[in-house]
Amino acid sequence: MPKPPTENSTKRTDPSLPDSPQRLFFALLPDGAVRKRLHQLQKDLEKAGGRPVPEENLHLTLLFLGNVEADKVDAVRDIAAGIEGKRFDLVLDTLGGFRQNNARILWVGPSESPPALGALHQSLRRQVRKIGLRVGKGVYRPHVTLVRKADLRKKSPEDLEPDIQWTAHRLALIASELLPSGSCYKTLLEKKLSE
Ligand code: 2AM
Repeated sequence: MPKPPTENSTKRTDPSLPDSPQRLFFALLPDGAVRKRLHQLQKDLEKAGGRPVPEENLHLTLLFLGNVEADKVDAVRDIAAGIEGKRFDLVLDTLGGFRQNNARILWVGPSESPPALGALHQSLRRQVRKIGLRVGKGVYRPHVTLVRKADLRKKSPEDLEPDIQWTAHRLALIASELLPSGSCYKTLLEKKLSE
C-alpha cells in the first residue's frame, strides 16, 4: 500500500493538475522595509557562502503543512481567510544555524518570541488538525531562513548584531513547488492582521 505523504515528504507535486496535492505552509511576509533589512543581512553573511534565499521569498514560517491533498486545499484556504488577529511587533535579533547534512541553514529570529506569534501558531495547528491534517509535534522555533547550504567550514561573521524591528501584519498561505533550481512559491491567499 502506498504510504501517505508525511510532513518531511519531498514528493514532487504538480499544482497545475487539479487533483494534485499541494505543498503548503502558512507564513508571515515582511513588508518592503523589513525585507530590505533582511536582504542587507544576507549580504553581510556572504562570507559564509551558500545560497541566499531570493529576496522575494523571504518569510517567517508559521506552520508547515507538507503535501495537502487537493480535496483539503479549500478548507486550508478557509482557515487562512478566517484568521482574526491583531498585528504584533517582533524583533529579529538573533542569528543562528541549523545543520543540514554537510551544510548549514543560516537564519535570523527573535530571542523572545512574542506571545501573539505562539498563539497564532497554536491556533493554526488546532484548526488544521480539525480538518484532518497531520502536523508534527516539533517545538516551534520561529525564524527567517536567510541562506541555505552555507559552508560548515566557513564561519559566519561574529560581529553581526541584527536588530530588525518588524510589525507583522501580512499572513499568507503559500504553495511551494520544489524545482531543481530551488523552491518556487505562490501565495494562494494573503490576510492582513488588524491594527
Ligand atoms: P526552513 O526555512 O527552516 O527550511 C517552506 O519549506 C517553509 O516551511 C520553509 O520556511 C521551511 O523552513 C518550513 N518548514 C518547516 N518544516 C519543514 C519541513 N519539514 N520540510 C520543509 N520545510 C519546512
